[in-house]
Amino acid sequence: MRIAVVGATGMVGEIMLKVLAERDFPITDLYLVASERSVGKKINFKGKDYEVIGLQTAVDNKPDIALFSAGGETSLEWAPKFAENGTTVVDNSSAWRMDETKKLVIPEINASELTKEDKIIANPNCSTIQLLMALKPLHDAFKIKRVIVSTYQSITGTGVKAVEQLENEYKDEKGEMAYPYPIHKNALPHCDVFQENGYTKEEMKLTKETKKILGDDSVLVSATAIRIPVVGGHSESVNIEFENEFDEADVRKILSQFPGVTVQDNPDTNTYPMPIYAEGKDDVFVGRIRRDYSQPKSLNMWVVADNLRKGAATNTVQIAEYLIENKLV
Ligand code: A2P
Ligand code: 11C
Repeated sequence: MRIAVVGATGMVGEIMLKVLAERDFPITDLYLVASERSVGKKINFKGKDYEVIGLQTAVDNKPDIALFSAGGETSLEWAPKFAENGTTVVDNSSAWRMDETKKLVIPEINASELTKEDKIIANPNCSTIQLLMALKPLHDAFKIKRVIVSTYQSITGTGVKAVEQLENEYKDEKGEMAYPYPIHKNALPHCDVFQENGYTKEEMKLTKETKKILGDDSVLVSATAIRIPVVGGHSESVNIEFENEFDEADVRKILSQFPGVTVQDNPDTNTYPMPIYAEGKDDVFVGRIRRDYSQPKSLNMWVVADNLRKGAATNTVQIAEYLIENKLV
């Protein structure tokens, strides 16, 4: 396969290359793409140096698949140019997710919707992916009525500037601010931009993308997204109200049988998911599974995943693998 990685110098791009190498993705030609300021830079992949190229050069090379993680604006402008030239784009930005003509895919959940005609495929938001990996098997078993989710999100979701801000604050040094306030020793109830309805864009992504991926508009989601000074992954406190009665033991069994989910749940041994252990792993970890006694048919759980892996790079690469395995490219 002839593969382009657009945004190869970025935080997610770097993990994409790592994941492609780890999974021995079938690559014959690799095009590493970034902005004009990075053209000519060298990036090593599996022991070989590749020179970073610009977007137009990459389009002209007609790769089979382009994995995009270079921001929404780059995707809006360039994904169609790749697609018109015969390349299938798997896009990690928010640009195409809610476009009715584009599929929003988590392979374990809805990759079977993909066809050869899908030339731009959207990768969901990181906090949505880990939430849905835990919700989907439970929705199939007990039908979800309503979800209340509060997130505790890693600064890596914001990008390099945020990691630099935290590092500067550790050292008590001044530098560029990625957030409107210090993040060290702090928690910001503010991920992405505020919308007119009082919610942030991140909170609305959790609401809207969930309905689209489950293909069920009846599932209600109320979200609060918080940024905390953590790097390894996003955590989520999730409260679910089901349509049907459930058994806690069945919930554990159903979750542990779902591909890509690992249950870590034993209060006797202080076993529960945490970002320091999720970091660098592809699975979504679920723990603190317990009935919500405040109302019928309700459950609480804690969901953690590496936002740069399953939340971004790994999911994108898995979509590309599905396309190849099913001869859709
Ligand atoms: P560059 O390094 O040349 O700026 P991050 O989200 O970690 O900041 O990474 C963003 C990625 O998207 C980087 O690889 C960045 O390249 C790339 N990128 C940003 N803007 C553009 C653009 N206008 N054209 C192509 N690539 C871009
Ligand atoms: C965050 N979810 O952690 C974001 C990062 O829509 O793809 C990814 C933004 C997106 O802030």
